[in-house]
Amino acid sequence: MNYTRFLTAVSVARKPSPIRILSKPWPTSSIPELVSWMKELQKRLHDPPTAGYSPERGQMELCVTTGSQEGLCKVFEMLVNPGDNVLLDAPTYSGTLAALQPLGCNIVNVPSDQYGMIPDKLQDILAQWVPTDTQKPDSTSPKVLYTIPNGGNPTGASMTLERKQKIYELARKHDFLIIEDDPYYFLQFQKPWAPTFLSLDVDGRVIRTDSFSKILSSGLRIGFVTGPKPLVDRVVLHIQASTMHTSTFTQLMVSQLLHTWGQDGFLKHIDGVVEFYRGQRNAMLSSADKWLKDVAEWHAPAAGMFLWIKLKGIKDTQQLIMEKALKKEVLLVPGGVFNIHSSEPCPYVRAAFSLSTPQQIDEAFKRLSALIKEAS
Ligand code: 09M
Repeated sequence: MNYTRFLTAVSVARKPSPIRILSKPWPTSSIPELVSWMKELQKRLHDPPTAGYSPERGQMELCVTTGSQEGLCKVFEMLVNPGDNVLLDAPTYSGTLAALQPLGCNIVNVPSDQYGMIPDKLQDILAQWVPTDTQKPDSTSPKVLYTIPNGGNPTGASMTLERKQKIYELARKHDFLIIEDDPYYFLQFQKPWAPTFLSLDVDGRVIRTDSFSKILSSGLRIGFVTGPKPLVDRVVLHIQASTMHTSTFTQLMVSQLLHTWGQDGFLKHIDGVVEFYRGQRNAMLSSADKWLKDVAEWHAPAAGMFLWIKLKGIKDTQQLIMEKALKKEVLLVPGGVFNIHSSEPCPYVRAAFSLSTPQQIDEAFKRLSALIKEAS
């Protein structure tokens, strides 16, 4: 892979800190024992084909980030120039839009359903950049595709393996990178966990972001970027110019915990977390069935912490949620904030089944049901 072709002008201009070069390997950016533990975990979970590659060919590399949000932000800074076309399936995580939109790129929305991005639709969209016999390759063709493959935020959608395979083939054909933002990977309700884009990555074109926010603590601010070494090394350069590195104290704490647990202990902990979220999801689904059947529609999420609810007879949920529901102490997010154009009307709301008790969820949906009936 020619990684240089993907880099922004900003990224090319980022140079290693002279002080860091002098003091190599201390201080390095991520603490080595945490990196090696996480690399072993990634190998066990994803068996990435790139693990055995040479560095230049895109050998699997990993760095610690201050939450996956920092990882994403740096990856975008590295790859997205003003005017670039970026592929993603909206509605999507508002933090992604916050990081991406100010870069001045053109977001190309790929249609999706409850199984994630639809490969045939992606193929149709990409057709506009396929050069004819007489044309040179089109320099405006997208270089980057971003997706949340499990328990999507806000939709709760999880992508099937078949779709991942088709999208990966399209990435090869059209030579773009895939950013796999997967903070809900560990919150899948069924086993075996779905194979990831990283596990399909024979070329070294996948950059994966993982997070400990949903499985250890969001306040710790620990995430990971895993991908081809030439790109992950560059993410480290971007970090060196801002936060320098994630707090060593936090890294050490997490590293000690992981080493004490071992891989099996860590996965056992995850089993407990999944049990909790499965219970929460089931409670929310049964309350939705009880109160919202006639006034709303939804799909049961296979992972994550979100239920994406379409309210019947309501064109836009903004006012209903921000004014009336809040007054009734029902905290939901109006769907519009997850759209590329947030001012467009949106009949959806995002309900999180992370913090509230089943009793609170039940009471909230009872109140929501009354509000919908009043408004429609
Ligand atoms: N809401 C997230 N999402 C969120 C949210 C959040 C406070 C966070 C996707 O913690 P990190 O940096 O590892 O996670 C960032 C991140 C990246 N990618 C798809 C995410 O959903 C976290 C924090 C209050 C509300 C929040 O609503 O959705």
